[in-house]
Amino acid sequence: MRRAVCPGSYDPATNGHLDVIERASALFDEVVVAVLVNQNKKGLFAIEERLDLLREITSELPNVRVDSWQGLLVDYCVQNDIASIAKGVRVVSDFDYELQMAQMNRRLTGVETLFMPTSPEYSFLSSSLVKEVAAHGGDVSHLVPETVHKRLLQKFA
Ligand code: COD
Repeated sequence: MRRAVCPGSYDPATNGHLDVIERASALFDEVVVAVLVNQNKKGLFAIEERLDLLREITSELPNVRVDSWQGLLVDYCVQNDIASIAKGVRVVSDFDYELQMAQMNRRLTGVETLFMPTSPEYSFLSSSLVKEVAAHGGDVSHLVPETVHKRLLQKFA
């Protein structure tokens, strides 16, 4: 079975994330969307909240499941027999960091990383910017799935 993981912080998931997950699900037999910890980011949503939101927005994709992991991504891949990491890249600055992680992950266990260029309409979109705009009362309804939008409104009410 061809299996891939789409790892991320997903704090919270955006339409850009969902686009990458949908495209990966068309390429692999099974896709695991895994919430991991990025040490450089301070979280807004609890891990359980992120998982709930991801489960909801991927419920129409039969070969996608959602999971979380504390620790190295490569260890998750080994334990779950996953040979590929599927990631979206937006801009050149994304690529610098992503390339380093891909090379490190390959060196550690041989797991390959496949990059998908972002759909142009999502190239500016990040969870961080969505949170910043929403925190100041800006309209992000067209940037995130409806269920995520509702949860953001509750957070910043
Ligand atoms: N369009 C396309 N792709 C997008 C978009 C968009 N609009 N927004 C985000 N993405 C992509 C990102 O480029 C990324 O590939 C993925 O979606 C997830 O994005 P985020 O922002 O939710 O998650 P990150 O970048 O914070 O996730 C980093 C990880 C948590 C995956 C990383 O830190 C990690 O693997 N941590 C575990 C510990 C580990 O193994 N560390 C060693 C790494 S070598």
